Amino acid sequence: MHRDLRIAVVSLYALENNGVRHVSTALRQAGFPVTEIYFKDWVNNHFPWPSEQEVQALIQLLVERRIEWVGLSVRASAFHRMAKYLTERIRHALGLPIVWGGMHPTFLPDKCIAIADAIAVGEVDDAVTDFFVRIDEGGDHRTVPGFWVRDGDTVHRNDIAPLVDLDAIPFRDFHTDADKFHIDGPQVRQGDPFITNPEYTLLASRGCPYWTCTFCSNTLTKPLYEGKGKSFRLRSVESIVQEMEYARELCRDIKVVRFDDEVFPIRRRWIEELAEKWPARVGLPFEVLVDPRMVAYEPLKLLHDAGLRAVAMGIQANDRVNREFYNRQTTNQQIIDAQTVFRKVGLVANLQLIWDDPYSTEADKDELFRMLMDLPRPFELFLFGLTIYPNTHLARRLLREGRITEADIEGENTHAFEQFRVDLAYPRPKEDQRWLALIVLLNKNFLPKSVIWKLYASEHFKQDPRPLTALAQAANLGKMAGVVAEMTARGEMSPLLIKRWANPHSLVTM
Ligand code: B12
Repeated sequence: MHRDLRIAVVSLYALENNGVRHVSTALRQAGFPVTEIYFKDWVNNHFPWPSEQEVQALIQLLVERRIEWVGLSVRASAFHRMAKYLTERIRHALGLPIVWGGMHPTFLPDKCIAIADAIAVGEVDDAVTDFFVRIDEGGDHRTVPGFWVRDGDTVHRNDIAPLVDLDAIPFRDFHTDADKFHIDGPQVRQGDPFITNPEYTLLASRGCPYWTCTFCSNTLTKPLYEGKGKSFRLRSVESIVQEMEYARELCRDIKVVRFDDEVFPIRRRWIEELAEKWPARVGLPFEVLVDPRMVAYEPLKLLHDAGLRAVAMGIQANDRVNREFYNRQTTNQQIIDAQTVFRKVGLVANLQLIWDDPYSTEADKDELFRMLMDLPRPFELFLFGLTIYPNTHLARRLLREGRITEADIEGENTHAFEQFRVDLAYPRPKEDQRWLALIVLLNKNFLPKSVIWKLYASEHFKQDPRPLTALAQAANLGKMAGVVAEMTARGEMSPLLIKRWANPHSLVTM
């Protein structure tokens, strides 16, 4: 069925944006002419404000495509000001109605509906079609579940839409190249900007089986669906394999697949089925993210034999801080045991830490350092700066305790744009500079642990950590060069990846 309403769906600084891709695909299936616009892309720790030329290019494209409704995806709160600015520019230039969707309006609906004409709250893979069909047919779109609609001074706050069946929604489409555009700098390129990427990303689930970590979006989305079904849902293996078969026909350069689930589902029968079907019908190496509480030898061995080559795992902090501040019931011992399993299976472990929290004392950092020193090498370390998302348990607690003000919370703040990944050159107290330098050095296999212990014990570096930081920066650069060489050899390096990593203002640690 063909429908007339011409809709644009715009992604901010993310070429992979699952939300935009699912919403666009659903609307196309319902017969709408949809233009998908990828407005700029992310670079580690660098999200520059759009230039006037880029804003004009966006407005021009909306005119050329004769757009009648604009959907803007605001997935992270740090985009709040930018999304507001673009909304006002589009409205002023073209007078078009604009609907926001994504995690940010889900986190902060009241703040967002004051700016946009409508917002989507929660998952709307199905509901987005209901919303636009109402508009297309001249019905009342103000009452569609999943949406809030502003009508002058009145806001229509509808109930959340039902959770979707992950096996029933269509795969993100890759065969509609002519309707996709990428705006970056002076160029507007037609075609899907992600289709040539060597890394393909997908989700095997939505929601999180743990969901209680105080910094995470799941502490907000889970209660939204209370009494409305299970928010943690798993796709069938068959659906995943079929998606890969479809995607490989069109995304011809895929060399590796990354599952972006909050935590990869470790369920015995499901894993057995994946281990059987993946090698036979997909046959690509893949990577997943796991939680220390679920790491066990057998399932990981099965997955490894099927092509799993690396796992990411959040350590976050030491026992006490994890328990008392992040509400994560994990222990140092579980982390050491997990790393032992990864090594036994033969997996590369990408371990993740959160730095810059206001609770860790010197004693906590010392304990964390010692635990990391106890971890059997090799492993990779990824350091993130703590970002405080609005309305999370973490934000509320820190506000209550007077440790932060509203200005420190994402939306007002843009921490995710500046120090999402830790950069050693970022101004920090000297104690933290020392800890970070030591942590960056401790997983570098070419440095014996005895050397790290000497650096740790040095009184000199406690007084002045700058030479230690310089050493860590040099080791980090060496490491990066090695990673680039390895990825190039595997055919996984691409201009897109280089652009995302090469931020001359901020060298992230690895
Ligand atoms: C995977 C992931 C990524 C991947 C993206 C993979 C991809 N292919 O899209 C990568 C690594 C690139 C990434 C990057 C970032 N991420 Co991220 N990411 C996630 C994660 C885990 C899942 C997102 C996802 O794909 N969900 C599935 C899709 C289908 O759901 P969705 O995006 O919410 O879309 C649905 C609805 O929101 C709505 N919708 C979405 N867009 C639109 C648009 C319109 C018009 C409409 C009507 C509806 C609509 O409909 C969709 C279908 O139901 C979420 C956590 C979570 N559970 O959401 C964090 C999350 C979204 N990320 C977050 C952050 C902070 C970031 C970064 C800023 C970090 C950084 N500095 O690099 C960047 C931002 C990149 C960008 N420019 O947007 C935070 C945002 C929190 C906040 N309030 O700010 C989250 C919530 C994680 C958290 N800490 O809790 N991320």
